Amino acid sequence: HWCRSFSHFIAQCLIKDFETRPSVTHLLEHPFIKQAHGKDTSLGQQLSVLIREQQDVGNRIKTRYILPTTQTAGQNNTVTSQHERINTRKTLIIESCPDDDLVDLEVLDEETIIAHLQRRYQELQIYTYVGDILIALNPFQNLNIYSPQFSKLYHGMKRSTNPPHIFATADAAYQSMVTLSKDQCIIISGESGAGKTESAHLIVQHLTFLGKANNRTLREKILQVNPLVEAFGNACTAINDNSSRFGKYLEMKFTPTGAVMGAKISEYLLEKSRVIKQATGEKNFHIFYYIYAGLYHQGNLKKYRLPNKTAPRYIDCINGKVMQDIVSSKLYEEQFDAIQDCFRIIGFTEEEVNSVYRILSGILNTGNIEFTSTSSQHQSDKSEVPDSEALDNAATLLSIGSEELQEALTSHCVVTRGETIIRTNTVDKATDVRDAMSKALYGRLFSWIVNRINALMCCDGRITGMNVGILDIFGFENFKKNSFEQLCINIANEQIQFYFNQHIFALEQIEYQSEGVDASLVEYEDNRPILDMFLQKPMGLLSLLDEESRFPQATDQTLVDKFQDNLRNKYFWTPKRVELCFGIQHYAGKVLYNVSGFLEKNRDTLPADIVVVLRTSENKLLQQLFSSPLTKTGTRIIQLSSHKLFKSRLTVRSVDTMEMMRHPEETTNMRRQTVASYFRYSLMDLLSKMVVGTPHFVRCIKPNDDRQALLFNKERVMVQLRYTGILETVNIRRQGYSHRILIEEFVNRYYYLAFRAHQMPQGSRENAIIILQRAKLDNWVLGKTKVFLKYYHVEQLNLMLREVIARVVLMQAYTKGWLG
Ligand code: AD9
Ligand code: MG
Repeated sequence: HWCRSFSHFIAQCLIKDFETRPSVTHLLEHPFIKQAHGKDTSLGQQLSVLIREQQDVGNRIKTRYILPTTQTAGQNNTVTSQHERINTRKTLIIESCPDDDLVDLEVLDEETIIAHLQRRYQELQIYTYVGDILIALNPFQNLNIYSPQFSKLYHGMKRSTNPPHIFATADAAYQSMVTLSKDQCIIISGESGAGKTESAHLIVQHLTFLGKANNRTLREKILQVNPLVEAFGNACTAINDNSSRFGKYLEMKFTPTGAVMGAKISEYLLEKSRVIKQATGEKNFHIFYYIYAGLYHQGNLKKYRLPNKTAPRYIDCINGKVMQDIVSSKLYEEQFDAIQDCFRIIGFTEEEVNSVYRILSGILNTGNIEFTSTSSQHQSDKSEVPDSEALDNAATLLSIGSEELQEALTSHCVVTRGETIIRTNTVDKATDVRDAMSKALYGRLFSWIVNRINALMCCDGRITGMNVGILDIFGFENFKKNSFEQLCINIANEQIQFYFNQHIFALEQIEYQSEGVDASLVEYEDNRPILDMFLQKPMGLLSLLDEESRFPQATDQTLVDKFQDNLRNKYFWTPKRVELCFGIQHYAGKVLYNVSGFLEKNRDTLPADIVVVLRTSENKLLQQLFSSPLTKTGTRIIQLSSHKLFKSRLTVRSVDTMEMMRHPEETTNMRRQTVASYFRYSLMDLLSKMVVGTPHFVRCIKPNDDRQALLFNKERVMVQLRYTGILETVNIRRQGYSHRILIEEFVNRYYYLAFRAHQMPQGSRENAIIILQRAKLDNWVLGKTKVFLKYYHVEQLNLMLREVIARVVLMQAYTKGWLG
């Protein structure tokens, strides 16, 4: 009986494992399956169904999918020098093509590469390989290529079996993780609107499919993480309606056998300034519109003290039409429902969700607080709140005293020579304090949501698993007017480009030389000097900015002067005719930055008076957001009681948003953290996470700036190919060896392919050669200490290894008589 149950179990495993492989038909011939067939009719039926499905999937490879396009025949068929359009309904051919991998092209120059990409794009083949790197052209339309059927199609397959696909990249990362027991990371890059976030979603979708957890709820939870975080961290910009305004590194955790067991997000540098102001044509974070619409349609605006005639200023500072949109938009309302579902599925309590809504409504009301000047003979710079409605609403929603809030907004404490003096705030100052409070509230709420998700998704700490990390940051930006936010975003992109260069070019070439391998060197554009110009201490741009931010008298002009005096290189210039601006020659192009507001944005201070008031809140979540981890360091002890506000003011001097929330352990001294220094820290933190894993790169390309399907703007694509170094990448991938494994490790890993399981051969050169020859690979090179392999060798080896191991397991089961 035991034997039969076990046989049954093995059969189930085999079925699962082979679910997606054409070779499953061979299984039918297997004596064990034949036997299982005989004994268990339901098993036989299941197997037949699976095989039939399998054949369907196989047939689909050859099927042509007719996809609807946005254009109809005969329209827009003019061909201009810049834009070339395709005018008819297109068919998508799911077949492998000779130019699936640019490395295989006979002629290799920019023109040829562009021509191939264009032809492929017009046939809706948006993905193309450059060796193991995936190029993804944004289709700007929904394609029928992401269903579970496609996940099955790409599961465990050799790259060359199917056309290039984002699932294949996700699959390769997953298979490497399971086979080599090593963490992996997928780095998605490209400019704003190129398709990074969409790609990240698709990768999570495929990984969730692969990591079939028995626990269905966990799978559902993981799929809700991105939509929830993006509702709070994405917004509509001039370039992209769903632009990421923060960097995201999502780690999916797996058991050693590859079952998904949890997820963790790290967020980087949310663009908080968007909460209080948006450029023309842009919007605030999505969540504000979603909850406004949701609460409106539920009839709950009153409960959250939100006006129902005109939308609050923070979400409607430009045209006054937002209320109309909110009332009429079905989409916002649906998104609100979706977000409610995300909260519920991930496991937030009703109380927590309610607190989140109260804080968001509190922020919107805070933005509506107006100040007027009340000059008197003695106090010429005093401000007050003439209409207390918004103030009272904000205070109620944040569960703090209205009077205390007003006091903290319109005055501040100064401690000089042991004496505490209360100074009044001018209207401008009070307005700044109000906005600083809103930014801090939102920034901390966002971090709390991310942390809470991590807590709810955290996995069994007893299992030492592995993970696949997915990096999706804000893409390179160049607007008409660029500010501090764009500078940070673009520096982060410089860093990612540098990381790419290091992996693809620099490390590879250094290793050839030290190992005595003869491979011709490929020249590439090294962006290290630009990065150094930004990050070097003490004379890099960020350090100079920090230094200037410490001078209270510093102005925009002194900042530009400082940059000009100290940054003397070809990547920096100050234009003659435009004031208070500087230009940077980034790897991805020239960008002109306007320095106004740089200093304030970098200081990002939140007056202690505001922190003190917010800590008095009766809302538990809010208390948590503003409870100071600094007390642990012992440098500042804050004793607070709600009715002793004044007293507590004496003990808190200056509290910085970043300092408190993000990495308090860094701030053991009293020196204030700036956004620039926190930014530098985040970049390092991100890199330290990335370098642990084996990288896989996805390069997203935007085919046009009009977000139009099928429109391929050659010049725009050419520029992106140039600055991302695609041509050089093709070259190095063709000539080079992307995988270098220590000889001993190689033998240890692959000896199954040439030796018997119990033999345990020595990690010698000879044994490595035996394995390579048995595997029938050519073009490999043996260096002094390492085996140099092309990317397709590793794929082949891993595939063979998996098959051999599966055979060995089956054989063992046989010899032990488990299979009857
Ligand atoms: V930003 O740096 O966050 O501003 P991303 O993330 O690079 O940018 P995103 O993924 O948001 O761009 O893509 C922009 C839009 O392109 C999406 O909203 C989709 O409408 C469209 N897109 C991108 N990729 C695909 C795809 N594979 N299929 C269909 C896509 N549409
Ligand atoms: Mg994005």
